[in-house]
Parts: sequence; structure tokens; C-alpha cells
Amino acid sequence: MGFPKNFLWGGATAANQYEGGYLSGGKEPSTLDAITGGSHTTSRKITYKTKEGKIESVTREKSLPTGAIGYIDPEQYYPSHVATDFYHHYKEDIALFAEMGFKCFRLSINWSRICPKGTDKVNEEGLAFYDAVFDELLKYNIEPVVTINHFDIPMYLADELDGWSNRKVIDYFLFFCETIFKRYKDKVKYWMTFNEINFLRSWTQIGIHDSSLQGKYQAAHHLFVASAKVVKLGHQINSDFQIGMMVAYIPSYPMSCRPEDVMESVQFNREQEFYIDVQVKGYYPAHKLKQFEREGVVIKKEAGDDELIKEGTVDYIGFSYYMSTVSSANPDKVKFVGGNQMPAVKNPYLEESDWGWGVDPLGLRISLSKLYDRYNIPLFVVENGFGAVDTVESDGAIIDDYRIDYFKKHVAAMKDAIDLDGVDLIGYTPWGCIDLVSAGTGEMKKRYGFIYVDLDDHGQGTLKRSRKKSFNWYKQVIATNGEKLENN
Ligand code: P53
Repeated sequence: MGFPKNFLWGGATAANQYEGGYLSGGKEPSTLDAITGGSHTTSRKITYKTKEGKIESVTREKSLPTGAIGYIDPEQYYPSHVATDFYHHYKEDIALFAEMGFKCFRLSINWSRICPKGTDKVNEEGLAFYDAVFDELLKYNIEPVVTINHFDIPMYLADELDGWSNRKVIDYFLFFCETIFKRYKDKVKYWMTFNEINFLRSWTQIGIHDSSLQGKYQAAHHLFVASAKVVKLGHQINSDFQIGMMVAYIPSYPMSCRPEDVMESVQFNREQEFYIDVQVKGYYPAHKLKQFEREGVVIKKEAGDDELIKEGTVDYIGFSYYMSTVSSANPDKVKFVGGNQMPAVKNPYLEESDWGWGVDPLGLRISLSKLYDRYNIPLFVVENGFGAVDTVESDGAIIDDYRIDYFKKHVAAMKDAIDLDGVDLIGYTPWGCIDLVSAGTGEMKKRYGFIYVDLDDHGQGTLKRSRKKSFNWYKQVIATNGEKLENN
């Protein structure tokens, strides 16, 4: 009973939010390096140069106008450029992860560190950096879990090729994957392809300029083909590789038992499950094909794409779980709360974080059950956590009981899913196990970590690391393999 013996307890990060060193060691900019800080989702801007050479900016979710290219303005502050500086602190940070007892650590590889322009030129210094990181992890018996692509694309590919709109990017991506698979095949076993593939729809994440339905789904098709090719290639290079997909899972409940509300929630959930269907079952679900017909979306495919997608299905489902939402057939009657990539509807039975994310531990068990019932392959909770403002006391202590409370309930929910529902869950990597830059808002004050990093929203701070109260709590959870959740 309880968590399996070899359960992968750990933590999760992403290069652009954690690494910094954005031009160090031969790296060139990625699209994400052109996003400014902000105080909330909509105040994060992308800076760019128009076709006519004018410098402009647009909110992060929007795509750039046709012909525009990314531009880094020396007058602006860009949080990814230094982030919380894993680039220079990896030894110290990994030692702290080891002290917590991590069995695994999830990080992403910065594409433009390995292939600075995204093309077939390799940067040895970039490869050497991740070698050093993996060696450091393995020294403590911490299994690296690698997200191959977490929301980034080399800016050159976005500017010159229109990013994932262009089929050629599949080949460049494959070259990048072949390079890292061959280099790290004896150091890394767990991989996942695209972080939150269901959220990839804008210039910053996939370098596209056309974010209409047609543009978004054509790019998604290229991502699916790329993922399938990567899975096949990875298994050829090392048959022990476990290669997963990654989806942001936000289950939606019907606002009431009114059938119209239920249908809305079916449709909402389907939109996320569509991405899992393609990568796990290996084909486009019927409802999506009907939607394409209805909306006049025509996906350009090449001969063999369907077979490839069928053959390159993934080994496990990785997903992020932060919150649930609610669907209603009368959206004008509901109250919207924070949300992030999408406005979330207020659930009267739940409380929200300061950023409006509805805290719902049972929703995690519901998600695990649904996903396991539906797909029957191993699951990996690769993100979960509570973004909050932390206060440093005069003696330096950070008493984050609210975070401990959040985790306690979510770990208990996973345990129920294992014990009561029979879910095959292989690991848990809480998001931002060390403080890093928020993807949604660019803030530092929205913190997730067990480890505090001294840095503010304007890039000021010493970058000094310190243990929060939750550090010792999580250490105890790992030491008891999820049995002792009480906070003492
Ligand atoms: P931040 C939206 C909703 C759920 C998960 O988000 C999301 C997003 C996108 O922001 O993304 C994941 O930093 C993502 C991470 C991100 C984390 O959630 O906005 O994979 O990169 O940092 C938390 O609070």
C-alpha cells in the first residue's frame, strides 16, 4: 500500500525560468528572451521590430504581426536573462535537492544553448554544461528527468522560418534531439517532448505569426509529427528510454447537472484530451476532425504522417496539475477568477490562491483516475504547486505553512489514487522546487519553491538561497515515502 518503492520524488524547473546565462557559453536568444517582466499576466510584453523597423511591443499571448522579428531592447528588463541563475549555481542547488532527498529532478534543455540558431550547428559548450549538470545529479543518485522543449524556440527559427508553422522546423528539432539523445544516452533515461503541448499557440512558445485556428492546428500537427519521430528515434538510440508527453491538465466540472452545462464541460475537457489522444492512442479523435470540417481548418499533411503518429506513441503521460475549473452554458452568469493561460470560472466550493487558481486536491485524484481509466499507461505528475508571496522574517525564516498545507492535501490525493483507484503513478515533481520566474506573469514574487532565492520583480537581489519551512517538510515526506505528511 502507498507509494511504490521506487517512486520518483523530486522537483521541476524549466530552463527559461531558472537557468539565466541567456547569452553565456555560446547560447543565442530564444523567443522567450524577448518577454519583459510584468506585474500580471497581461502586463508581460513581447518586444519586437516591425517589417518597417519600428520597435513595438504586444502582450505576451498575442502573436507578432507578419514579418516582425523579436527584438531585445536594452532599456527593458527581461527576467529570463538571469532568472534565478541555475547556470552559475547548479552545484549549490543540486546539493540542496540532494539534502531534501530528491530521487529525480526535472529540468529542460535550452534548445538555443545546444543549437544557437536552431539549425544544424552544434555548440559544444552548451552540451558540456548539461553534461556537468547531469554528472552532478548522478553523483547524488538523482535521476534527471528532461523536458526536451519547454516553451522555447531559438529566435532565429521564429524570425527566419516562422517557427513551427514551417515543416522544416521538424527536421531541425529532430537534429537537436538526436544530438542530445546520443550525447546523454547513458545519463538520462526519462524524457518528455513538449511541455504543456495544449498551450502552444503563440509566437513566444512556437515562433508562429499566424495564431488563427488554422495556424494553431497546422503548427500542432507539426509538433505531433515531431513528437512521434522523436519517440521512434529515442527508442532506437536507447531502448531503455522512457519518453513521455506533457499536457496541462485542468479538469472542468459542469456548473450544474443541467445537461447543457455537462456538454460544455465535455467540450472543455476534450480540448485537452485531444492532445493526449493523438500522442497516446496515435490518431486524431473524431470530434476534432468534425471541428476542422466545421471551422474550415485544413491540415496540410504529408504521406506517411498518419502512420508515423500511430507508430510514435509515448511511454507515459506527464501532466501539470494546479487547479480545476468549471464549465457553464451561460458564461455571462459566471464569475471569472485569475486563471492564467485561460480565464478560470469560480467554483463556489473552492478557495483560490492569490493569483486566482482554484485549489482542488480531490481534482488531482479525479484527474489521475480519469487519465488512467482512459489511457492505461503510467502517469507522472510533473508539475503541481502553490504560487504565493513569501515573507522573510527578521531572523531569515520563511514560514510557508500555506504551501505545506497545499502539498499535504495533494500528496494525500495521489496516495488515494494509488491505493483506492489502482493508478500506476511513477513520480511527482512539484513545480519550481526552487524559486524561479513565473511563466505567466514574469514575477518573482509568485513563488513556488521549497528553497527561497533572494531576487525581486525588478531583478534586484543577491540570488542567495535559503531553506523555507516547506524544505524540511518535503524532506520528511520523501524520507517516509509519502507516509508522514504531518507538519511538525
Ligand atoms: P506560473 C497556465 C496554467 C497552468 C500551468 O505557472 C501553466 C500555465 C502557464 O503559465 O504552466 C505551467 O509560472 C508551466 C510552467 C509554469 C507553471 O505552470 O504562471 O509549465 O512553466 O511556470 C506555473 O505561475
